[in-house]
This record gives sequence, structure tokens and C-alpha cells, in this order.
Amino acid sequence: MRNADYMRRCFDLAKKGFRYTGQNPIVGAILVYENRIIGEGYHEAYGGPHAEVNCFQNVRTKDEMLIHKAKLYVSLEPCSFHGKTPACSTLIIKKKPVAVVVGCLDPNPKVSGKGIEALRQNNIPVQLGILEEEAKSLIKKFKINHFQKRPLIALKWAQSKYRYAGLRDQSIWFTNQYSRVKAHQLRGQFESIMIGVNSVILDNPKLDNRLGIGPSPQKIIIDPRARVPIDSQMLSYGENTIVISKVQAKTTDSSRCKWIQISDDSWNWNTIFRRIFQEGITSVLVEGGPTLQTTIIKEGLWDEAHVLSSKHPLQHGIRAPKVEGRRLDHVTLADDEYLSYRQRIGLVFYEVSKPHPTCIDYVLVIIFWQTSTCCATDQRYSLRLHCFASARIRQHLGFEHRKRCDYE
Ligand code: AOF
Ligand code: ZN
Repeated sequence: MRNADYMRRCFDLAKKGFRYTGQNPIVGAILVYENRIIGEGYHEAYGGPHAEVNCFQNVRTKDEMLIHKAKLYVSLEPCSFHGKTPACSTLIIKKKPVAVVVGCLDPNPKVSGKGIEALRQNNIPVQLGILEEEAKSLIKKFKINHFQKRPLIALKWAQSKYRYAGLRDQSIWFTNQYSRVKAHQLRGQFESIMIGVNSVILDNPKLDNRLGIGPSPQKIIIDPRARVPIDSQMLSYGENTIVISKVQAKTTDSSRCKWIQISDDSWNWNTIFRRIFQEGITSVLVEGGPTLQTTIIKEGLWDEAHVLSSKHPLQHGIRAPKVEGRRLDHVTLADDEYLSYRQRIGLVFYEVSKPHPTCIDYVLVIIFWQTSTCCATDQRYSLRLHCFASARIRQHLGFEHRKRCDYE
């Protein structure tokens, strides 16, 4: 097997932690000796042991003497500081595998190259950048949480054959039982689920995960004018629901909700999502309705979209939202289809303290992530040509200058 195959195994392991690692990155690690995996581990829960620790821990007693002859593969650079848990680089130096293969650097400024440096200084060879793009894409949620201080935002909707998402005054069901299971599986992957108050009034949903693996998400209702019916299922069933409103709580003691008020002046999606993040919520699945989702798309605040497309002939009512992103997944579910997308481009403007020699005052670094289509690649190269032209180019392209934001 090649390095890339082993790295893919790390990615698969890492993904198992997605629902439980909170603000931490998902990470997978394996130890390989003579083409045999002798240990595997992943970061299972926020605050818990890191992938490397679990990997060493899972080596069988009879294989322990092989560790110093094995290669360690890890999807993210090993950490080099003592946070909630001790530094992984220290543990690796102690265990001394023959080499370490790393997917990508840890963007956390507390690590960012220092983990690899520590290993190299202790004579452990490190190979960096195996399947780097995929490794970076794996920790997308971590980067959003860490640098933007907001949750990862995923949209989910169902649509008819003609891309209508519903009727204004009537609840309508498009998709089959397989799509329903898929929808619940998605709910099991996200820490919270959000809908607008119109959907609560129209559909009166429970929004829990009854059919998929994993827990039910925390429920959130966007209700600027406090119209949520106190006897709705979301307020009277299951765990507490968060209601975000411009006005004061309309609740009674008996209603199960946490009311968060955001003033009219600061009411916008940025504030709302940052406020949700302050509640410790690191991912949100926005289930509707389509009008609310479209406003999020217009703000450019969506990260993923999950679409269940049916053959239902509805061709009037509310248009389904529309996104342009990189296709992640496409699955046929009998006569329905499931498609998922990821926001394609991220622009980062770095202001550097030490300017590039050919540059007048700033260097603009434009980083695209998740790019795979020709169009994005062309764009990338043409923009890269302008990278060192600084303020002149900013002006020319109409780019607004931002402070360093470290967000890839
Ligand atoms: C690793 N392996 O599996 C993860 C890493 O507070 P702590 O101790 O859990 O540290 C969290 C930081 O460690 C996190 O911000 C990120 O930089 C890194 N995560 N590093 O070597 C892992 N999850
Ligand atoms: Zn670590």
C-alpha cells in the first residue's frame, strides 16, 4: 500500500469523530509496520485523548516492540503544546517511530509547524503534505470555529422535480422513506438544527433524529417577532430548544426553551451565528424554510448544502434555494437523489508585517480551497499573477482590504 492509501485510512478514522469533537479538529492516526497496521486511533471527543494517543494505546501488547520500527501516519500535524491534553509531539518523540507522515499543518498558531519541527529536531523524519488538500478539507469545521468564531453552517432542503421547495400555506412532503433516513442521518451528524418560525407554524416538526445513528441535535428557532406557538412540538417535547428573537421572551415557565434576544440594530446572520457559537454549538444544520436559507446563501454564510431531490411534480409555490458549490456526494435513493455541495472558494487577505521584496506595502495572498473545477483553477492562476501587486491590485479588483484573518 502507498502512503496515500494509509492516509485515506486516517481520514476515515477521523470522520468517526465529527459529531463529538466540538471545536477541536477531527484527526485520525495509524501505525504501520511492514505493510501491516499495528495501531489505529482517532480523536473521539472534545477534551479527550488525541488521535495519536489513542493510536499508540491501541497497539496490541505483542506488537508494542514494533512501534519504534513502524511509521506513524496522522491526518494533522501532531500538536506541540499542553492544552486540555499533553503535547502529542512529546509522546511521539518518546515512542520514536521510524518516521511520521502528516496530511497537513495544524493551522492553530500554537502549533503551526512547531509540532513537525519538534519531531525533526529529535531526529524523527517527517513527510508533510500527503493528500494535503483532502487533509485540509477534513478540518474545515475546525478552521471555521477557530478563526471565524462561528459554527459550520450546512443547509438541507428537499425539492420537487421542478426545484420547488414547498407551498406558502400548506405543509407538503416530497421525498421517499430512504430520503427520510438520510435526513435523520444528517441530523445525527450536527450539533444543532435550525428552522425559521414559519416552518414551526406550518409543519410543527419535532426535528429530532429518530432513524439515524447518533444523538438528536440541539433545536434552534429563528423567531424575530416571537410568533412561536408555546404548544408547538419543538417547545413541548424533548430537550430545551433555543429561540432567537428580536423581542423579549414570550415563554411561560412550562415551555422548554432558552430565549436569546438580539436587538434589532445588531440583528443579522453574522451576529446570530456568532451568538449560537457562544452557546458552545459548533455546527448547525439549517432545515428551512427555503426563504430563510436563501437569505443565508445571499450572505455567503453557508458552508455545505444537502439536497434531497424528488420526482414530485410540484411546479409552483416557493422556489428551492440555489447554491453553486463543489459537488461532494451524489447518491441515488430509489426514485430520489441526494446531492451535497460545499462552498467552493475562500478568499484570504493576509496583511504581512514584512512585505515581499517586490511588493510595495502589502502582499495579498488569495487562497482557494475545495477547488476542483477548471473554472476555479483558471481563476486561481489569473489571480495569483496579481498576488504581489499589492494595493494597486486591490483597488483594481475592488477588493476590500481586511486584516490578517488566518482562514483557509
Ligand atoms: C493532535 N491530534 O487528535 C487533535 C489535535 O485542548 P487539547 O489538548 O485537546 O488541544 C486541542 C488542540 O490540539 C486543537 O486546537 C488543535 O490544534 C490540536 N488538535 N492535535 O495532535 C489530535 N485533535
Ligand atoms: Zn495532540
